[in-house]
Amino acid sequence: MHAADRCRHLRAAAYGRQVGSLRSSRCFFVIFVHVFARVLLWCIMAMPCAADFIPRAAECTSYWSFRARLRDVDHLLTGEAVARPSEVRAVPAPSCGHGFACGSWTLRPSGIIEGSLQLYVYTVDSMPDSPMDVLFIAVKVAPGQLRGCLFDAESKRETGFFAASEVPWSRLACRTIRRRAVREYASLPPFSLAAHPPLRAQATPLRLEDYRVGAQSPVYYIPAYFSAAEEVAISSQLTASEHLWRSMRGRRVQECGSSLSADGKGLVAEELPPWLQSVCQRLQRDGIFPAVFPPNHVTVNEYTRTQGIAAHADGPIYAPVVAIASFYSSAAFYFYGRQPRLRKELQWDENTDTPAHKPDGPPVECLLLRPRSLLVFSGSAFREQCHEVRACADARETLPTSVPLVNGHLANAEQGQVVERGRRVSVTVRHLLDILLSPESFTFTDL
Ligand SMILES: O=C(O)CCC(=O)C(=O)O
Repeated sequence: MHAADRCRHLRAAAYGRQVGSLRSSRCFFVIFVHVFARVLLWCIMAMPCAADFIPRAAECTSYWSFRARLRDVDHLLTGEAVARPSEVRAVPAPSCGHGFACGSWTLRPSGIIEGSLQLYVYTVDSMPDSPMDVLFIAVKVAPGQLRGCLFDAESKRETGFFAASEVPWSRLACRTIRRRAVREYASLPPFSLAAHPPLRAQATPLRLEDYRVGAQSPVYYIPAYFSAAEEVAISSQLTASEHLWRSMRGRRVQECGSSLSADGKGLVAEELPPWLQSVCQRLQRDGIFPAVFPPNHVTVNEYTRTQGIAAHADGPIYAPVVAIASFYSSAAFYFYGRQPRLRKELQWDENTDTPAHKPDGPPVECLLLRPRSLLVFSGSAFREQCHEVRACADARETLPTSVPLVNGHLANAEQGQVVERGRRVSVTVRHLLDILLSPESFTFTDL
């Protein structure tokens, strides 16, 4: 090889090496910057939550996996919990049944975390009517690790113990749940037990027991729950939301609080319009809905003077209570006999546009629903009995003589009386089970 060629070759080789090393150092630099940025991002996102149990930012939400062992319960209870400053909400894993718990916590100067929870654990078949009130104390045993004991709120007896680990933000598997939790809980107003007293507390201004009617369990009829002025205001809200009505067989309907997800497989939560939010707030204030099952879904039905709704029960997607407000016209409301396992039925009857339940035998009780009244029912009346508002061809309804009229004293009515029917609007308020809202996010991993 000539000297010039050798020189060219060497220069080329040197240049090549230089280009190569330049390429690899640039690549190294890009990777370095990328990794550094990710670590920095991870630190920024994880630090306020993971470094300490006490969230530093007011809106900080931390996410936890827990295992609990309860006295008298054979299996280990596992699940997920979301903590915000002074508030905690927990959802047991589906393998432990469904349920929900929420409550509050505080940090004592001694470093002990103290709190209280209202706990429901249920299956579709068995729905507790009142929550289990538990107290807990916990200590941080390592960063992001808690150990604690549970106590029965009434007897103060220890009922179990638990361990909770914070799920770091960076764990891929938790992202969906995190996103859901952040979305769901960020939209809720700050929770305080004082604002939502437990069911058994006597702090509510309304004494529901005064309005209990009939022999079935438990049905309440509250006359004039809404004022005449409120009824007029609702009329203008309905006029403003004219475009939301959907025509169904025998009635028009507005569904508020959830809608079908884009893939059609589930439901996604939607904010209720302000007028319905204030109706729901009042129902919560009056202790009609337990704190852990806040009203989150409303069906507004509009009937002409001759229309009604076929006998049905509300299906297992709601729990554990329903409140029906009536406006503008009276109508008779029938309950049928108990049919255990009724709500397991998930079919839809296309002919009546109601869940496909068939009552077994004649009605057992009748109520006259006056305008501005509120009907509330739960327990077996909600789970095991069909209800109905009958269509009425001549818009004149005769209250039956063969079926007990259980609220005659509160509705100023008697058996055999003829009641004129006009256009009627009912506002049916329920709690749609959380588990149905974005079900894909309920992919729990046991610890
Ligand atoms: O209009 C009523 O009073 C009954 C409504 C009802 O049963 C329902 O919305 O499921």
